[in-house]
Amino acid sequence: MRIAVVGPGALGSLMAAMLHQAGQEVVLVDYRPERATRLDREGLLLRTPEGEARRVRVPVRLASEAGPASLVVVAVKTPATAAAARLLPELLTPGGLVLTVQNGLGNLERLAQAAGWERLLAGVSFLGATRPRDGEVIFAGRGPTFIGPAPGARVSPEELEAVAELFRQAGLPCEVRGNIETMLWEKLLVNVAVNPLTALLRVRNGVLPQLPPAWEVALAAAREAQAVAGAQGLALTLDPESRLREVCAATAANLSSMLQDVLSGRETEIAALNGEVAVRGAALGVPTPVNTLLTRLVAALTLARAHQVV
Ligand code: KPL
Repeated sequence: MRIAVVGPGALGSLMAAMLHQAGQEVVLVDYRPERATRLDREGLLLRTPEGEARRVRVPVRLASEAGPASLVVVAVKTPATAAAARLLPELLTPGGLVLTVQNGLGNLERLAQAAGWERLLAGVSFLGATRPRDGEVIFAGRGPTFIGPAPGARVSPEELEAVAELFRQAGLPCEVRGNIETMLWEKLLVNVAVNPLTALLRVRNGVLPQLPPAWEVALAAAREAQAVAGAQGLALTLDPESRLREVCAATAANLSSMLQDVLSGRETEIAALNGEVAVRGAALGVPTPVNTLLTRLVAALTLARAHQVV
């Protein structure tokens, strides 16, 4: 199976490097020509959880040069989903599968606009990956990735299992789940709490539970998201506080993806996380004052960069 991984960020680079090492025919798709040429020439520097550093020579191409693939893994940050969706017609073989492993809500809808729902898979990944600079990726944690059919997809159980097996053979734990929408929301609950607060306060995930005023805000954001999920018919049975404590402990040393974005001056995923909770809450009549405020504060943080005195 020829695989294209779109997005040379932390998760995309990690997946492409691991699949390539496992002998899969994989191409990493970048949108910046000069970076694609450099990464293709130099390879990716992969730092493993065992502390080794390896150069992995994954082909890196622009979408126009990547050639069609029967599996396209979308791993771009959410502000780039619409742009990635526009690449799908030229990247995908007829009948090929599209798998998103992105955070947040709204990605499936955007990808479906370009490629339809029939061959769309959703993924939720708990892999720990950090990209300190372009072309270098730290494999920080072997958490599982769950995949499942998007609503309305026509994908056989054998096809789903074959995709999961590709990841497993590459050393990336992967399981097929029928309730992928629930899993997306359960991850969202964590992201709306941990990501904006660690980004605003510039702390590692493990510090958040030690800061009571911030912790209360994080819990309130997660509970609002749970109420919105409930109002749209998705009863999430997890206890937000215990789940957040677990994730902050398991990823204590991580810089959240939003903090990494803020530190690198990149646009954040706040709109697809807390912003989506606020928008969906408003449509359903569920108040979301904490998510609304966090959305505005993180958006303001990005704008304030140009004016900061220190
Ligand atoms: O998904 C994450 C992120 O940073 O986006 C968590 C789970 C919070 C780990 O850092």
